[in-house]
Amino acid sequence: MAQGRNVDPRDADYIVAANVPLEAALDADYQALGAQLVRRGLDIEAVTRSVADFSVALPSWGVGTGGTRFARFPGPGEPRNVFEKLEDCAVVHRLTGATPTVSLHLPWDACEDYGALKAHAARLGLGFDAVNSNTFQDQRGQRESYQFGSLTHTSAAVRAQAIEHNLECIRIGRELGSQALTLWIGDGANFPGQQHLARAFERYLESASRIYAGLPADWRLLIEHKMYEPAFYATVIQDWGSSLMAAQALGPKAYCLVDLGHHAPNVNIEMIVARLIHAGRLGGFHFNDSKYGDDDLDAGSIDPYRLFLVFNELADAAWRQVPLQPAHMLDQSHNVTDPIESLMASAIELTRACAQALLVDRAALAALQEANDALGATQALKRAFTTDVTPILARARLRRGGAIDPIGLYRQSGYRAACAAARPAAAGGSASGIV
Ligand code: RM4
Ligand code: MN
Ligand code: MN
Repeated sequence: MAQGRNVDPRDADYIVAANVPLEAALDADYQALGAQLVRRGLDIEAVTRSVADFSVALPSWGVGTGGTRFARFPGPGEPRNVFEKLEDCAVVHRLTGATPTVSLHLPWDACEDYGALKAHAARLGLGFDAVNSNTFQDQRGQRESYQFGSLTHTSAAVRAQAIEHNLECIRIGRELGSQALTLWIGDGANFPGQQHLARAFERYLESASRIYAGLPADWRLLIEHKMYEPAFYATVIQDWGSSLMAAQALGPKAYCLVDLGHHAPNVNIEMIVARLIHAGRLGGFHFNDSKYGDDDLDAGSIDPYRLFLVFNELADAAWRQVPLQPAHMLDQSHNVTDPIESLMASAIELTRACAQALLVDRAALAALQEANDALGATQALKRAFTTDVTPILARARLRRGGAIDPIGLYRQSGYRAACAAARPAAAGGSASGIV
């Protein structure tokens, strides 16, 4: 990694100064792309405006180094508490202009004074997106164990404890200004016969309805499905079908959340997105990328075309004027990169997919589909996907006070080295290895 100069990369003057030498080339590239788009009947300014409006929430657990089941290799200067996590999130937001909110995970991010946390976030220019509950792990001093499940456990006492934790998350989220609770549980079975499949789902509905009853009027419950892990035979909320059934049973404030890594390899995720849009239950995303399982790699790093196709469904819904406001959140685990760099790169890849999807000629595509022109239709998508929209992304960042070259500027600043000096590792490490 390049050695830096020890300045605060969040400093507006520093960002402006770093942008100056890059501006002429950006102007030229932006104009050339604009001319190219005019020939396709597209207005580059309109695309840039939409990209500048795009935002994605950062996962508080993503700013520390993650880990695998085998090991965690802590990086230098990792944040040791939620206040420091927000400091790092602010770097990502200042340089990309695309990540104004943070999604907390409780109790990993528990603290003494949530008023102070909210003020700290506001000072850094950050707000809070959905809060995530955690009933997949036991915490120190906890009365009941989640080893055999939480909201779906056979024991009423365990279920009550898990429900109460979720209600507590709502209380904390309320204080912070969040408006959604993300519910992901690891409940399930490792062996055929271990669990009564039907009854476990019924217990889920019963427990979730108590959480739902505690939602403030302007809140949403985001139900996150995941095919497997930690349960290796059957997970209670394993797919979008179970998630949708639960959302429909619970009520209009319950929605489905799609974590891109939570499906079998090769599953057509964009079609799941289309179905959930149709059902009016698409609540949000956990963006990441994967090759084999819930790999939690950087968004767009493995299969950018799939990411584009997901955004294509969103852009299509917007074009059809379907009312839709899905929460955009990253959910990644960084093991071999600087987490701040990975988060910046991922946020940028999302803006890329967003911009590419806006370049699809929807009227032309509809006509090609009507005419059953398979090749023409798929080429209409490819034309948008293969357009290099980099100048649009940089221009949108500039408009939000961000950097033309966020990663280069960050490396130059020496922020990581400064953190390494200011944040000696806490005993036992700070970030969880589980994502
Ligand atoms: C799960 C899921 C949840 C995340 C946990 C840590 O696989 O993706 O969203 O909160 O990991
Ligand atoms: Mn997730
Ligand atoms: Mn996951």
